[in-house]
Amino acid sequence: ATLSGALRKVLDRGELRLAFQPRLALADSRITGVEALLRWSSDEHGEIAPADFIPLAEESGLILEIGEWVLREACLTLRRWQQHGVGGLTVAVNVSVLQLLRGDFPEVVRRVLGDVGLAPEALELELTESVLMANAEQTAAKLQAFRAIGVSLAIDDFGTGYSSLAYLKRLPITTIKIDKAFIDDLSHDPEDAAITSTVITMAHSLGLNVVAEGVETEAQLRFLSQHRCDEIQGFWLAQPLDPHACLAFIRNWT
Ligand code: G
Ligand code: G
Ligand code: MN
Ligand code: NA
Repeated sequence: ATLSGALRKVLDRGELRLAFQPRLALADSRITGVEALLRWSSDEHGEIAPADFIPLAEESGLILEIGEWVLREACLTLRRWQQHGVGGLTVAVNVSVLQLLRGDFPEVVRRVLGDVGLAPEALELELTESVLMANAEQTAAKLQAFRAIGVSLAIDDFGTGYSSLAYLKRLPITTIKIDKAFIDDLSHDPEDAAITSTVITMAHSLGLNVVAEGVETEAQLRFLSQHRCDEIQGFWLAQPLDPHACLAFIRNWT
């Protein structure tokens, strides 16, 4: 079958799983939470990257079902860790524009949290700038609904989208995730360094939490610490891990 044909059967076949990548707070060196990242091992096509199948899932509308599976699985995993004595963490879940535009998405999230028994404060939804720009009016109301129940909201891949800074004022965002593209050359490129330190300062003036993504080196870490970035995520800390390995990693972290 074609890739989109195989994708249609992915939930029935149980071919999806989640990887979890930890996030570290620089001020006190504590793990604050994890990002859930979708993985597909297809019987027919092998391991397929999300960048290759999420657009297909969006075209076919399957992303609604897949997205709800991701949300539930991510929340269940965090709940299980809590039951194993690992608490105080948040789980970040990537959300597609189609999920957000769906009328009852806040209701879906509320239901999943209730089913799983996870506090809304333990969930962060990651939205891209294009998601936020897609339908500004409707989006603002949706995001308010999430904040009203205590769910956090992050802008993912910050600085790479076609967008306006005005949404930072208009929308009830809690966290900015600086895209890896700016972090990569932080140590060599004065322009990336200037952008990164400016975004951190701006985020703090707006009362937002800042996460640097794709941190791979000690030098990047040093720069981000010096410029008071709140949290980092990236291979320097850990790759995306399967749930058991991630729980072990968090337990061993001191
Ligand atoms: O883990 P990886 O680097 O392959 O992820 C690539 C991209 O796929 C991420 O940047 C993210 O935007 C997207 N992605 C990963 N998991 C999910 C998911 O559960 N839902 C959505 N909509 N996108 C995801
Ligand atoms: O949702 P988002 O677009 O931010 O997805 C994050 C992606 O970046 C994931 O696919 C993850 O595997 C990848 N990633 C996370 N940390 C690093 C890193 O330090 N280096 C590289 N090359 N990729 C990373
Ligand atoms: Mn993300
Ligand atoms: Na990102």
